[in-house]
Amino acid sequence: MKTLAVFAVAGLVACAPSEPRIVVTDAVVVVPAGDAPAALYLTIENTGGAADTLRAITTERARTVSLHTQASGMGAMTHMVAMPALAVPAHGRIGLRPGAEHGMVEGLTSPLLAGDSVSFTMHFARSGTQRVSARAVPYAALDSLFPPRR
Ligand SMILES: [Cu+2]
Repeated sequence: MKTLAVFAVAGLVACAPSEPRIVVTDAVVVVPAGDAPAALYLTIENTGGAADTLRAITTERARTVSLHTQASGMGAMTHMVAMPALAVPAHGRIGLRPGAEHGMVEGLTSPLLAGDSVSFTMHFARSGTQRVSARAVPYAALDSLFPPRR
């Protein structure tokens, strides 16, 4: 959280003439159990020379998508905290990943099935909107998609 805040401030004071250039890839949405929210994971790459900020994610497939981060609490316990926005530094890469930042998809209009393709719109402060298609994957696929770091 501290690094994110630093990046956000750097973005405001930077006076470089260059622009952010955002590419969103590798989007997956995890098929939830029952009516539980679905997690959205993806990679945001900024190949431009200026920072940008992800302000919101929307989809026609669900009522809301919130940005969450995982905060550590007592001992090994973690809990999720809503974030109003996510800073994407110049020449930076942000991964929405299990155990870290992620999108929380709530109020699905119809149940997700593995293999479904779900369209999300990413709203950036400077780059405008970007559409990304997320593949619905079963929870069991996460370990191979996001191998634990050692
Ligand atoms: Cu969450």
